[in-house]
Amino acid sequence: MKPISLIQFLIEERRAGRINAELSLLIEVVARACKRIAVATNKGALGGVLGNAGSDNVQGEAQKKLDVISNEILLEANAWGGHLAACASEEMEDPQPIPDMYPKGNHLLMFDPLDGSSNIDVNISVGTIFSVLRCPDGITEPKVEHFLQPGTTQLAAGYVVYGPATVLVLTFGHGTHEFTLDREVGSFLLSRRDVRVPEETGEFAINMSNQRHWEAPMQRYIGELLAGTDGPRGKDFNMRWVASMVADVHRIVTRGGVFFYPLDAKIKSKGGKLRLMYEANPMAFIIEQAGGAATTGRERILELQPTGLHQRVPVFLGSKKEVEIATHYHREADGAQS
Ligand code: P6P
Repeated sequence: MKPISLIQFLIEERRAGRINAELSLLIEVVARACKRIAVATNKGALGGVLGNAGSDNVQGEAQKKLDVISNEILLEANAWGGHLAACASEEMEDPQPIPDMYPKGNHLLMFDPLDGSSNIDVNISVGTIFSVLRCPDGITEPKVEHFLQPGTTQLAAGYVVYGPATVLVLTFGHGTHEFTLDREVGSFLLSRRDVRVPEETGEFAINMSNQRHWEAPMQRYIGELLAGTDGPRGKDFNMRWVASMVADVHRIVTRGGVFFYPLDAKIKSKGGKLRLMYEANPMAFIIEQAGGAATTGRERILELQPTGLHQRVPVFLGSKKEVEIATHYHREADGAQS
């Protein structure tokens, strides 16, 4: 049977009363923008889009040309539809209001337009991550504080991974679903409904070069995985690290696994490496809806009360059993210290 399109899926969700027309339109617009980002990314060296833009983003990180292009594509696509009150992006210091010439809607959209962009110039998968919140009633000029809602309030979250295939993974809080882009037709087609992340895994993802900077419970946990059959876990583990969160998370969504970006002495002062509002929260929502878990090593990510638009947090996410073991070690170590 031919897989249904994203549009048909959204209509079915609307008929089931799980989403409203405005949210459905928002997701259609974001998906269409990501198709344009896929086209730009796929051009590679031929499109004059590789290399640095010659500017830094709000994080003080050198922007790639495709970071800027992807950000512009998402802003332009979402300006006129009437479904948004404002956008916020990793690439912009402050929220971007919807231009006065266009009607405003009841949603807030946050995104990392091109996550993993350090991998672009070496042709490794990158992706777009997005999160949708409700705009507080009566607010027509949203400010930062209106975005600072816990991850549990997200209405939708998703990512698009620009890899061998262009794949959209999406949740509205009723399961996690995967759509693959049919390039001939130009439509996202439902390739997996209700994805499940296995509770157990033999595969972990972490940047091992930071090991000497990790906290003791992280040293203990990873040390046990590396000890393999000779250690307390009694089995060997495999390791992967793409350095594109979207690619690492998509592997976990596809076959299980666990992803860590823990605190370490280098980044402790910043609170972590990954951004809460448009990386950790949407990925945590997607993973939990697929039966996985997502914590900071101490707390459930989705329950954090945000304190800043570009706030950073530690991220432990994926197969529930491994996230729980690693989180237990951190809480135990904290208890021992308190
Ligand atoms: P490191 C990409 O820059 C990113 O934000 C995530 O996509 C990725 O998981 C992480 O940083 C990679 O960090 O320190 O390994 O380069």
